[in-house]
Amino acid sequence: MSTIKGISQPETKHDGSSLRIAIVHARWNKVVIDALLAGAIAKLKESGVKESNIVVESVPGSFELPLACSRVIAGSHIQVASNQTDLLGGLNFSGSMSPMRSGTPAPPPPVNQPFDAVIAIGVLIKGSTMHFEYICDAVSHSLMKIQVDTGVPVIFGVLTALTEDQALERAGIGREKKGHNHGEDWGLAAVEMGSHCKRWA
Ligand code: DLZ
Repeated sequence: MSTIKGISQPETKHDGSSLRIAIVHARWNKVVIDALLAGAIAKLKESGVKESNIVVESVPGSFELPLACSRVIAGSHIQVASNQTDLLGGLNFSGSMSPMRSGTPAPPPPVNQPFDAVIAIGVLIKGSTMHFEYICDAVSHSLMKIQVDTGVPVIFGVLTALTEDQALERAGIGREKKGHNHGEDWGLAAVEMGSHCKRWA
């Protein structure tokens, strides 16, 4: 049976070529995070966002996402332990507030340039305690508050999965059923909301 659920395409395709987008991701449940991150970046680039205007930061877990997003929006620097080499598609993710790089050394990062949108990516998988409920609740409310308070769109890229299989399917890497990569939707949502907010300024 077909389903009525899901997002519909916008009437116009949004052009991301003038946008600067930050992605802040947690490192818990890394296999799923990596797939979501790759999906989000692919759609940002497909929408015209320049590689040099995509900044990727990581934090330990989803609970850390709100503070990190808040600081990234404020233009503060977050120290990342070491440079991360991304294994997906040969992309290199750099450390503190640097644009994404692909192979060649990037020029010094632009400092304090505003972001048009931030994508917060985390994967919460329910365990046997109440941890999941507390973190889901705190993170979702805090991310909403940050976007409303700052006026900068914060895309809710946090999976709140009851099982590992649910998380894998929502990253398009399911075991039985491949599923759909929600990271792609978050990339498109960031471009759409970034464009809208420029118009609504
Ligand atoms: C502690 C914890 C647990 C149990 N589960 C997850 C999870 O499924 N996904 C996630 O992103 N983070 C988890 N964490 C870590 C917390 O988010 C946080 O990093 C720590 O409690 C330290 O503040």
